Amino acid sequence: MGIMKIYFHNNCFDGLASAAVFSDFYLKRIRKDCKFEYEGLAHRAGQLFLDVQFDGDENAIVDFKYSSDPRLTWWFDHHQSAFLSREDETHFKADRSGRKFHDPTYRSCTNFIVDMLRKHFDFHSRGLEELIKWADIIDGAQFESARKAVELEEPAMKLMMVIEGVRDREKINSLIVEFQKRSLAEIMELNWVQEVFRPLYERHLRSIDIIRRNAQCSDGTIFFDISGHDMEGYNKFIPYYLFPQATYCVGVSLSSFRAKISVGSNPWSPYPRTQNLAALCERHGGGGHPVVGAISFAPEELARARRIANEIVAELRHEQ
Ligand SMILES: [Mn+2]
Repeated sequence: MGIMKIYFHNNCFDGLASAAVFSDFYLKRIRKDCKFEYEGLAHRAGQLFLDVQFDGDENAIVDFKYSSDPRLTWWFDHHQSAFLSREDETHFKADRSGRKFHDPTYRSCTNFIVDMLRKHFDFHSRGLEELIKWADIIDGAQFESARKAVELEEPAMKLMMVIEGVRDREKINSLIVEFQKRSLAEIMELNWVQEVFRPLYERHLRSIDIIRRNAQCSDGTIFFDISGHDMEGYNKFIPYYLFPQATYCVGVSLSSFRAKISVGSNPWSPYPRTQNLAALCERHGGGGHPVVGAISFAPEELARARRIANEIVAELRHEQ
């Protein structure tokens, strides 16, 4: 029995949903008798190539950066900053396998995969419509309001929090399998999901309070520094829930493995975004999408992260 190893963007609804729709396709269309293995990937500071094993008989990456490793046989990504080097981009452009795809105009990698499978393999992802719809809403930040995004009434929104907050690898990977079998409401009712959800929800309520106490908003840009709190993985719409008039938000946070500047734009802002935040973050060694980007640093570089965050805030406020 062959092993299909799927690498996906870890702790990301779209990353897990991408792995689920690709698995469904692979099982139904390519190989019925294969065993799936999953491994989540996270962005790290100063990364020059993807340091992964590619130890499956086939290896796929979904919703994450390209690798020129010849053992990578499938790739789908919709991030603007999809290549770690110019060499990787050249390698991708020369690829003629018909199994590697990149399009940064898609809101979600899940929807991108579904469209590519339909177009190039005449494969229709049946039964996964709810998952695909929500991956597009969540990754594209297409919520009706900041309130909808922060108060988490829908099962998909609760699951988003579970996915972003769970650190147990087996649990993360099992959600990719559940996505192929159950509705989102049914998944939310699973005992282990409820057990993971409850403390995360308590923490979510506390994080709203911490951000409220550490944020200031002026000239259309919110700035907050929560590096003094254990806050990796907070809901990124909280600042706009607190300051609905803001256009941009810059946050500094710290976890065991990185200091991070998050740069975002308010999807419901009355004042339109004019900056490309992927380009802005790329100038400082980060990346992302036009509407949201991030820059990672080693944890001991927190002072530098703060300095650069202040520069970005000044630049964004100056523009208003
Ligand atoms: Mn994505």
